[in-house]
Amino acid sequence: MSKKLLLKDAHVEGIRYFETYRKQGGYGAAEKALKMTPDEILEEVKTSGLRGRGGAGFPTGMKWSFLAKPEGVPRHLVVNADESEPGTFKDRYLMEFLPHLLIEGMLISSYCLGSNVSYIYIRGEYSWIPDILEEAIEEAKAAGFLGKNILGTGFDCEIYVQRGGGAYICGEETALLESLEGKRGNPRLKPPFPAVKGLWERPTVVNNVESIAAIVPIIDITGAEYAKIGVGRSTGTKLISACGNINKPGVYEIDMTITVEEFIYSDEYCGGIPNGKKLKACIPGGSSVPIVPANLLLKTVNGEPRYMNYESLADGGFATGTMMGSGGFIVLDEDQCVVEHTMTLARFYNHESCGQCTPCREGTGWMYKILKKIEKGEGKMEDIDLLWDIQRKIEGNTICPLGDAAAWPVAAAIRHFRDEFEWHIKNPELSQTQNYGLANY
Ligand code: L3W
Ligand code: SF4
Repeated sequence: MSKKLLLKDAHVEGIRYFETYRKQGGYGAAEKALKMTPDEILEEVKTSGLRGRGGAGFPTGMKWSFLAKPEGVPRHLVVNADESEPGTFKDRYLMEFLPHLLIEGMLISSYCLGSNVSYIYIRGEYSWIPDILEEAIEEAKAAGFLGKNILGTGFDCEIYVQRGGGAYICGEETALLESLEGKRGNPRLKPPFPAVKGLWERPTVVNNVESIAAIVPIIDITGAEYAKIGVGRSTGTKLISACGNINKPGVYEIDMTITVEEFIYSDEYCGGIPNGKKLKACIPGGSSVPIVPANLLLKTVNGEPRYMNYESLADGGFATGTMMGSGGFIVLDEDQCVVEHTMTLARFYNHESCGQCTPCREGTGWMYKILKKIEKGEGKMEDIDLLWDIQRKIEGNTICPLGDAAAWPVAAAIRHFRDEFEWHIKNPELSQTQNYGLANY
């Protein structure tokens, strides 16, 4: 059984409220941290090996150590709660059921980074959650854990919740900062990274909700103990939101030592695939990461079992591997049509492109149109090569990772499931009335 650090008290009735959270030991890590120096906290975070839980897996301690500290310029912590990646809903779970875990993590992180005003930028569609967060902030303030002179340390910290307007691109950290400043959420060119020039050009750390929540157990048990959980550079625990063709969709906390097979089939996690269907493929890290067929999902290119961690999922690079990403685990059974699935994603990225870069603005539209044509049985064989060519021209040629995120699913679908694309083209009548999966298994 995976060790639980973040969700250990998720089942406790009333854990959303300060009183219960406190009774369960909540804010103990904050009390401990406020007796430490910011540098000591930073060392713990570095030692823990924590990697950003939003998708990129960038080492949190390293990001924090990049934070510029010019004299007299305020610094900020901004929590990225704009969770909009299809298949990803773990941050929603944390904020909805354990808001004080996030607030406590923010207090410790703000103290370490020297942020007196910190923000939570939350996805607009999570319309009921800001009230939960604001209530938790008020409770923490009333108990002396936020506001002026926290626990008599002389440290002041206010937390504000800002709702987004419903654009996926505002989850990209620089677009988020633009939006938080009240502008249209267009990504900025990097460098400069937010750690140097972020919110209102001030040094800013932008971290995912789960990354900041993980600071609480790191301080609680120490960075060294946290680093012993998991394997290699995949330390600690990771939240996975599982969905698609599985018996038990939901949010699971894993310790990154379990295999993909165990995660899908064990009753502790997804509980297998309904109706005894076979596994066809999986997208393990949210819609932006490459789809992987069952044979490569259950073992690596070296024939080793594939594990639910950063390194194993990427084994073989993008050619055969995929990414841990944000942990949005989408399972496709044998009845699903990969072409239709890829078209749905292409429509999403086309809709969400901010339009600044030509390859992304135009390419995502072309990919969607071609995929739609193929899926309807109106495509030609050369359309597959055209699709391949377009995705190659997007990847690496755009301001922000949305371009790559639109290109990778298309590339992986063609690489691993070319026969499905060809089936639609060779069987125009069938493909108008039938789904590839249902027709071929
Ligand atoms: C200072 C340097 N800071 C890097 C910081 C950078 C950022 C972090 C990672 O995209 C991915 C994307 C999606 N000095 C630095 C530095 N940093 N070098 O490190 O940066 P980066 O550019 O590798 O990634 P990113 O822009 O954060 C995130 C993928 O995640 N993804 C997306 C999921 C979406 C959600 C959601 O809806 N919430 O999770 C899923 O896989 O495709 O590749 O902070 O500033 N020298
Ligand atoms: Fe906008 Fe797409 Fe360019 Fe990102 S890659 S800045 S979403 S046009």
